[in-house]
Amino acid sequence: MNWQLVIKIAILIISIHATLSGQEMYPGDVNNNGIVNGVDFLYLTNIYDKEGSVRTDTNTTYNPITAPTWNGVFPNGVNHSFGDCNGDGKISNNDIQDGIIKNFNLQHGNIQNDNFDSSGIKGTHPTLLFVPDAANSSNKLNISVSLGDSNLPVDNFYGLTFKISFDSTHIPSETTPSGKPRVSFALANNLWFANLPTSKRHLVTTKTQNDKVETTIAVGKVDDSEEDGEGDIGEFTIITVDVDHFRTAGYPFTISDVMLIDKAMNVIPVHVEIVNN
Ligand SMILES: [Ca+2]
Ligand SMILES: [Ca+2]
Repeated sequence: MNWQLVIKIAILIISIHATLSGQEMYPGDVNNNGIVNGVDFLYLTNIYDKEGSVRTDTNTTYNPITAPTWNGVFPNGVNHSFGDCNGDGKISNNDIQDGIIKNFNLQHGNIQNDNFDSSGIKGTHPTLLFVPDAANSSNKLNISVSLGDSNLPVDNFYGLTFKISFDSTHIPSETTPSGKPRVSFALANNLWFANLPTSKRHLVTTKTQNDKVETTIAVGKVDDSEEDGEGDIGEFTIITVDVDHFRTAGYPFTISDVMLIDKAMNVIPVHVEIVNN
């Protein structure tokens, strides 16, 4: 028997099988780093409206599924078909809802860290600014969010994500006893980077992790142009158990998992600032 020929045929069969069977994906983990979070939204919106082969298995439960191979890969080498969370052959809002929001925070395998970057220097990098509204009464207060300012606008904006976390002393649950969300977020009207409703998408999702209520915001453009500018992103409405204590405690919330990207998915460092009124 010609063993060299046998080995060559075996290698050929294995490689054909690998090509036909595609890669293993978990619906929602668009960048395939082992966790579903706001970064997956940034990857998804980067190829919004793109079309490719439909998936045989269109289940969106967080289990391994064989993904077809689409024409195109993200900068980290992951195939664009990983953005098609529901497997219908198109990148759309349904993938944000049924993939990322549904499976948010779920994990698999060894997690590779996302390149969050809030190491920006004030005066050099754009500021992500949080301003709590001290004038509010009852147990409600607002926290406005803006990015960049007239001294230092943002260059080449394409998408942004960040997480705001509260401790259980002030925000003990995701909803009030009457069922209202304790943390909600409204996008600013006439967003400086995307005036048309069709030119942007956003995600707001609240989860309790390690006794903390955490809300992740992600917002991004879905057209092909970056935008330079600065201004409001939106506003949180917070229902705390004791607004006076919330104030005197110095507005106790933390900002983490910050990522600002351009269209090529380069990460732009951000300086985070919280104003204590
Ligand atoms: Ca991910
Ligand atoms: Ca889809």
